[in-house]
Amino acid sequence: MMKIERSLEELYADDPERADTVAFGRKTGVDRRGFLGGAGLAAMGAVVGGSIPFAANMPGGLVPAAMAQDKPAAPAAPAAKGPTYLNFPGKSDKLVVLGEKPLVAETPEAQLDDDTTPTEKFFVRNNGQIPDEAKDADKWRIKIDGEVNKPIDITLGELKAKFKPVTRRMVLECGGNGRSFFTPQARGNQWTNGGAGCAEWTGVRVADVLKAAGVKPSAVFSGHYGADPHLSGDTSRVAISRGVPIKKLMDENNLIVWAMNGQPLPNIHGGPVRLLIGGWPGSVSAKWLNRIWIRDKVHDGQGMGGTSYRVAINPMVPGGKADEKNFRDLESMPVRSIITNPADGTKIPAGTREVKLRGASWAGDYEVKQVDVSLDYGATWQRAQLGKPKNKYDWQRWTANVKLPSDGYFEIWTRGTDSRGIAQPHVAGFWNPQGYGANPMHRVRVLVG
Ligand SMILES: Nc1nc2c(c(=O)[nH]1)N[C@H]1C(S)=C(S)[C@@H](COP(=O)(O)O)O[C@H]1N2
Ligand SMILES: [Mo]
Repeated sequence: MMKIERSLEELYADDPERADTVAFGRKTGVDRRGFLGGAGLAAMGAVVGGSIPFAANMPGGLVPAAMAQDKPAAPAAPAAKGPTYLNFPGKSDKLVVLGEKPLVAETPEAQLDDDTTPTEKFFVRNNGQIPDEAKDADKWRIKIDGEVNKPIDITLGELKAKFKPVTRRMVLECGGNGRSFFTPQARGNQWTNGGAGCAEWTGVRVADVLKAAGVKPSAVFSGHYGADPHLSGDTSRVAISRGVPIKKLMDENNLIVWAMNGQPLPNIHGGPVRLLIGGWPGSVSAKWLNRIWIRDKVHDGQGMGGTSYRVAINPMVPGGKADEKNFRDLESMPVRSIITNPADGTKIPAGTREVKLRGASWAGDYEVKQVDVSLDYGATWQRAQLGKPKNKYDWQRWTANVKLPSDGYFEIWTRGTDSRGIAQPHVAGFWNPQGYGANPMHRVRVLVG
């Protein structure tokens, strides 16, 4: 039995369509109902550890959550090794390391169960080295220059005194969040859904500071710079420098932040001071901020252009060759909903007939209009109770009570829909070489009994 379990599991990871044929005796896309109950399905039941009440609804070619690779380890690590947990001062050891150099770690969905993400649980994404902690935060200098009437060169201490502080709860999400759901694998850190968090950020409005500098009509784009050294140590190279169109930059929700969840911004999150640009890829929210360069053309810093933080305009063949003319910057992040409780792989006592679900949903520049959950592989959906955002760019918490028809193996799926009516797809679509915009429905497996 063990051999069949392993090979079926491996087959699902490598070649879901063929695994389907083995498990159900039929090819993907063909009605499988007549073939249920065969030896293949029994083998699948053995893998998931129970009967599968809604097996008839399992979509063809879709890797069952129980068989999908667990949290992906760093690309170089063997798949069997399991996750490496973060060991870093002030950070939770439940974060999963996706890369050591530069240090990148994600927050498993079940660790995002707090209304406001505690700092210790907040994901970490670096492109370069982590700079030494600033000795005197208030002496940190920030420059605003380029297409402005009065360039500004100000210390953090002066910035705090001169402009009105504001606190807002906002999602910060890596542009590559969800990347691991692409097939074939896209280049970069293999995020599941954990390259996101929602914290209370305190700072001054970017717009207030820019108004003081007087943005010229010639201004087109911003270029953001931080103090982190390039990974190579080469001082002539920049770890990352991205920017946004002036209209987005001037959004009154964007902040120059020095506090996170009421405490001084930790060095690992860009302290003493960082940018927080709502709704767009995290890469525009520069950490260790020391310069905002206002430009008269689209910024061409490190991480701009090519296929970096860019998606295909016309859909391309997955794994195919990229034509750089066919790419545009990823702007608003796509809608996403996650189940934060129960955790994936939870065992529930036999006879339990109701589960209380909790989750979070957010949609970049948009509000989330609706969250639905399904117990039967998407055949039927139930509307969740969706909370309101505290302010723009906040996430929305949701709850739902689902009834279990029997004991057995279930997958709980969640699907968010944004205010435009755009919902999460079943699988990651619109493949692109560096893997942006993957937002398939989140699936959690539970075993009742
Ligand atoms: N200076 C600097 N700013 C940066 C980065 C970086 O490597 N250097 N990474 C960016 C990326 S890609 C993301 S997703 C967020 C991550 O912020 P966090 O580490 O506080 O979660 O910071 C952004 N700002
Ligand atoms: Mo990112």
